[in-house]
Amino acid sequence: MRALLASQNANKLAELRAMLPDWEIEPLVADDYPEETGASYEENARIKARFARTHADGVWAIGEDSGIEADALDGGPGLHSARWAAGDQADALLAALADTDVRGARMRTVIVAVSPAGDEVVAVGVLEGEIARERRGTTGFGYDPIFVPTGLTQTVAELGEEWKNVHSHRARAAQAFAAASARAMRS
Ligand code: ITT
Repeated sequence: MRALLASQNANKLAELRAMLPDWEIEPLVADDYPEETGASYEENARIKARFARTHADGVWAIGEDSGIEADALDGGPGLHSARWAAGDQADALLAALADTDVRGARMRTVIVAVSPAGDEVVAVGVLEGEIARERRGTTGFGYDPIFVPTGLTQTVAELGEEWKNVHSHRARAAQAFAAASARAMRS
């Protein structure tokens, strides 16, 4: 199966390629990406998927939107995870939570994909956890050095790529997408 991914984030592309080995995924290279004006991850992922569809010829068009939701920030930065911090994202979240013991958080990915026939598939993945007190680990990107999944003591950046490719929010969304797209192609 072939797909065009509307993402300007090279880390997402690399992870989705590893998580979906049966798929040949190419990035959509364009300088007129639409603004992410949706009121939800799903709406933003759909904006990206529909943009990819305008460039996808006979292949699936995929949009993906992700974020981290901290309980102490009433679910923020959430939808705004990509752009709320002026500098390093993980450091900004650590600073925002410096004075609170409320560490609960989750990472969420929503994939919206449109088949060559125009059928839409939506897949969601959530990883529950806590925000660490300091950065640890060197793998991954974004918030990985400060996110500790529930039941574990290491951050995602310490757990490593192999762990992330099976257990992360994006891995869970990718697994749900693989199942849902297979159903769509059978029907
Ligand atoms: P697109 O072009 O696909 O929109 P983006 O980086 O802007 O790329 P999002 O809008 O989905 O992506 O923003 C999510 C932000 O959350 C992003 O900037 C990342 O740094 C962070 N993020 C996303 N996935 C992550 C992951 O698996 N681990 C840690 N941080 C992540």
